[in-house]
Amino acid sequence: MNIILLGPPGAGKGTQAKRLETMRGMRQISTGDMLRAEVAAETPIGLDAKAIMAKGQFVPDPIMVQMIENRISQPDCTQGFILDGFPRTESQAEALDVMLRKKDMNIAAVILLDVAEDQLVERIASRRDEAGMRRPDDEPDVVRARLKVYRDQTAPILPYYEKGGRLERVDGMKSVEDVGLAIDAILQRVS
Ligand code: B4P
Repeated sequence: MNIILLGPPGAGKGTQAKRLETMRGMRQISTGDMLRAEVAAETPIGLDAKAIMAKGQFVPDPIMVQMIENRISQPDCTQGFILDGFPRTESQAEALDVMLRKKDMNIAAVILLDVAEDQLVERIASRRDEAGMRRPDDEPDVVRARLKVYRDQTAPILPYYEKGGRLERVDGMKSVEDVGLAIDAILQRVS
């Protein structure tokens, strides 16, 4: 089973995708993690992405679409995948549908994690990696820019999935465990 996790920055997409990977063996495909790996390896994509991400903006659609097309074609994705951070624009959502049709794949559910903006800001302010470091794009002024980009470019794709009857809303303000249980219930219903 393949699913999409949608939601603003800090909504808990990565947290829940990791839980699903551990509990169900589905593969987490985090475009944020993939881009951070490109940045760390100083690849041509990473060198371009670094400045874009530091401003809280989106990496161009063609790069992201190609990255996802390559990733979902890997053998480990046949056991099911979770798109975490993709699609983020209308153009990405449309390209994803075309790509999935071509590959005879489908998406069982599009799950939106709903979290109030003040809660997002609070969560991101306290987020640190394993080494205790804050991500450059988690600085407060960049977080404000990312929330605006979400409102302007990602929120408009919600009606696209709502119209197709594929959008499932989950209250992302609950505990990590309760959000996970709500997602489990959806997956049980659609499987
Ligand atoms: P991402 O890496 O996807 O960043 P994110 O949206 O901030 O994180 P997420 O929602 O996964 O939150 P998390 O679980 O960590 O993107 C980074 C950047 O990459 C983008 O800004 C963009 O520049 C670029 N990019 C990525 N994809 C792209 C695309 N498709 N197109 C163009 N550009 C792209 O949770 C946040 C915090 O909350 C954690 O500290 C966690 O512990 C806590 N938390 C989680 N759930 C909780 C809960 N239920 N209760 C309390 N706390 C909780």
